[in-house]
Amino acid sequence: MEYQSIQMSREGAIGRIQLYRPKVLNALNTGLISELVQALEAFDRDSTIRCILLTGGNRVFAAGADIGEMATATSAELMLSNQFADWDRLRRIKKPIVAAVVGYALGGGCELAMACDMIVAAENARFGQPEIDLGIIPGAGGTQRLTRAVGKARAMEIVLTGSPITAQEALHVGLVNRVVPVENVELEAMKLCQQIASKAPAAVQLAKESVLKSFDTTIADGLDYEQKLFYLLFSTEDQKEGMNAFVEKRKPHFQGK
Ligand code: DAK
Repeated sequence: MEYQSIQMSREGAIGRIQLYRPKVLNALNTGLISELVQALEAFDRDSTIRCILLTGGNRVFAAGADIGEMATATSAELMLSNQFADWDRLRRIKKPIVAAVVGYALGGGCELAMACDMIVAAENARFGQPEIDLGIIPGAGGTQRLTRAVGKARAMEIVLTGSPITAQEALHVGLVNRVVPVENVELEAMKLCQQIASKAPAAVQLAKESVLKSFDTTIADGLDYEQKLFYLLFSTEDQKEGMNAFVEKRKPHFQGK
């Protein structure tokens, strides 16, 4: 499929997607989000892909939703066009997504990075929710995922002041996994993807599902859920392979069965 606003490629078992609207700092218009979701779903369906890397390239991740596109919208138009439907599809992706963030990840850009499962940030990365400066509030997870990631006090400050935080602060508050020099971001994100891709795919997907479940359930229900997924994995050949390989003192060869 031909995409206008993203680039899609693969490296072995890793699916790579690059946001590509360089003239507007990868501003996320509806076309880009729609293409992104289609590409993610295509990788999710592809059994040869085991992990997905999402990048904005080596200058900027994304400076937010496309303000030009939203500027004249009315409440009714926004509501009836249901643009959040595509954003909702993002959280149904079952394979892990690692975001490689260089430069700005603002507004919807920060929300997109937070919708991924892990973030590798460049030293120059800036994460923020500047919607307050536009007279609105975050609408795609900026008050919810951010608060869960960094806690109430920091989230309040970021959302109410609109001031971005640095990559180091983001690391300190637990928003990102690691901070590396700009030129190494994609390499480090790729390494993380490759490590994940070497694991048993069913275990990886259920591990992601179980961790995410913890955000919207009680601890008791979450523990029950985790146990069910745990039992389920004993029906896979990869569980037998993983444990046999340990007993036989060799490396496991997972086949996704
Ligand atoms: N939208 C549209 N164009 C943008 C943009 C944006 N968010 N950010 C930058 N651009 C464009 C600029 O207009 C400029 O275009 P030209 O003037 O060259 O034509 C070009 O990108 C380069 O930007 P600058 O000249 O401003 O570059 P600087 O390096 O000087 O500044 C900056 C970089 C990131 C600090 C600055 O561009 C900036 O403040 N950008 C806006 C950041 C922002 O406010 N982001 C939050 C947007 S609100 C929703 C889902 C999600 C959301 C809403 C709805 N639905 C599903 C309904 C999310 C909302 C948001 O993200």
